[in-house]
Amino acid sequence: MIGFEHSALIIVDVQNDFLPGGALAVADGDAVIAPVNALVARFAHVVLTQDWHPPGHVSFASSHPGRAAHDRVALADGREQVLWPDHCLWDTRGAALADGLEVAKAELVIRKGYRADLDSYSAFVEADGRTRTGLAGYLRERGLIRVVVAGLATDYCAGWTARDAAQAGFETLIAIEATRGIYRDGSMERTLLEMRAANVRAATVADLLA
Ligand code: VGL
Ligand code: ZN
Repeated sequence: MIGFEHSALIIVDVQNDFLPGGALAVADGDAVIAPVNALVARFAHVVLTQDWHPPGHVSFASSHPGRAAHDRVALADGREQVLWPDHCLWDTRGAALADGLEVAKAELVIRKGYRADLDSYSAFVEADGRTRTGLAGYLRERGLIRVVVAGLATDYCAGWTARDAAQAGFETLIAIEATRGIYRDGSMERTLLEMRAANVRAATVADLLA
């Protein structure tokens, strides 16, 4: 269905902390590993992301005395930040890529959320809405025009990455069975609407590999 030479597979945050038993477990998160591996086998260009937070990160509830995970707080610049359990502390087992993910051929790893005071769900633009990661430029310079997004979580990092890929001008698909969501406080409804508005298309793994 797609020309693999000009397409990139972006595998978002398939890390231990987002799998069952992890610090911010996504229900059934480990179910993405097999479909992701099936996609990796066929793609010529594979990019990975890792959520990668320093101690005391602004997204950790533990950094905000009196607050709990899933609370929303207003930051100094007026933006709203959802708080999470401490997760993906850089260089720990929780931040490591899932065992069984067959990603030796990945050509680029984008780490995000590594500034203590700035979160980043999207692999393209950080949570302030303007700090760019350089991924759009990387893809463009290599002549890649189409992006397939897989990984975790559909309603946060994977969905925001797909939305921003489309907004950056890439033809963007999200691989349905290769992603799972957090589903909290309307997050899935919101992100699905944003992806639709940005013209992200949904495709099955079978369709992508046909
Ligand atoms: C994510 C919440 C916090 C994700 C990362 O990968 O979707 N969600 N940090
Ligand atoms: Zn995070």
